[in-house]
Amino acid sequence: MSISTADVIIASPGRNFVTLKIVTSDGVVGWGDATLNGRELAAASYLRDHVASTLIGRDEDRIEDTWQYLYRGAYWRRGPVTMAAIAAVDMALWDIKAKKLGIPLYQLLGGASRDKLRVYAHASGNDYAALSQAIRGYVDEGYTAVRIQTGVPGLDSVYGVSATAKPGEKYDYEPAHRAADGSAATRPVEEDWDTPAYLRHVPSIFEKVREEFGPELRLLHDGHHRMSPIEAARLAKSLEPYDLLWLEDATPGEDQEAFRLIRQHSTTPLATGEVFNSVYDYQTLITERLIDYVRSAPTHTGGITAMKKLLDFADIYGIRSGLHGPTDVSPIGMAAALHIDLAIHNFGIQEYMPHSDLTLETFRTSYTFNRGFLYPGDNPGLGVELDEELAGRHPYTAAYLPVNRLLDGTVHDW
Ligand code: KDG
Ligand code: MG
Repeated sequence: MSISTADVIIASPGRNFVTLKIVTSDGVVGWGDATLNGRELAAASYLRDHVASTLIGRDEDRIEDTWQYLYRGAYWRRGPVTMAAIAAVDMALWDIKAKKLGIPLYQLLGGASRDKLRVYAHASGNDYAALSQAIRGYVDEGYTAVRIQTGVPGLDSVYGVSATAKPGEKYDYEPAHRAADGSAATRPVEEDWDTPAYLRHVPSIFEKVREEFGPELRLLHDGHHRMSPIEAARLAKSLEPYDLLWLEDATPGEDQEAFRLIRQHSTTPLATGEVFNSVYDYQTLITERLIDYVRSAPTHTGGITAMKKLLDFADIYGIRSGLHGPTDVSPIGMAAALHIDLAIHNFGIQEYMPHSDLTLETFRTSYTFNRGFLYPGDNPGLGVELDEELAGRHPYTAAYLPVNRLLDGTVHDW
């Protein structure tokens, strides 16, 4: 048997997603996710214009060989666009292989190493009252781990903190921004930032959360790459009394050596990797045990084949998974993460931002959530099917992540 067609579907059911559909000569359909938030069309073009035709006629069972063909054969290695495109092909081929065998994907990865997957939710609030209400809502739903993001006095809006949702409502990371006249956005919104104000404020919020919610709730925090190494070290140290499960992306992701400095000063566990796209981005971090959790998504890291190898590598050094699961990874990419989570030994925790109702009508999932845990389900393959007709009714709309500036106007990391 061989691959007959490879088509790219770009749609915006709730937000933009790039989906690859591979069909084999005997009619088996495999789905892959290549969504790259704010750069969707680049990943779609890479697949459509440079990859799709090379897949036709290939043996769909040769997953490793196809991965190496696309990675080594392109000459230009790594990078988010390339790796998202490879990820989509890889997921679709694993989906096909598991469907042909009639088994859920995790069985092909070694079978289940646990019964269910602990997830963490996103709680945020501009002030403590709103944040506390959001946390209480998640605790009541059975969550045992919550990421805490807070507004900062003096700043109008902070990325990761819901500005529009009412207290307690769920937050969706940067859905499509529209201009005031209703037309699609052509440039990102700009937000302001003040690191000293942030560093002064965040520990006081964690103190209140611990006081109100007690010692058992697992707490996490995302620094969104905004600190210098010494600032990150200071925050990690000042958060030690509040026993975080992790401090995420404290410093810009491309500087692996910065983590040495944070580590020298603090025992707060560290997580990073959502902007990484290759095992090589982790080489120093893993071999020197500078982090505790790997944060990548299969969608941005070359798919299931590469993610499994990366996590096996991390396991040797006692480092666990905390895979990226925002709403800008499609339900197909999310399912890929869940099957890996279930199979690997070194699972830590899974991020979970539920997709919108429209997204979930368009991508029919078989994974389920119950009282703080996700279950990948036992449907053959990844267990997600795209309703192409419904997807076709929601065309792509330009949408970007915000740009961050210091109060004096300097462009800043985030
Ligand atoms: O596309 C960017 C978002 O997925 C990212 O900002 C979300 O930081 C994030 C997280 O931890 O989920
Ligand atoms: Mg993050």
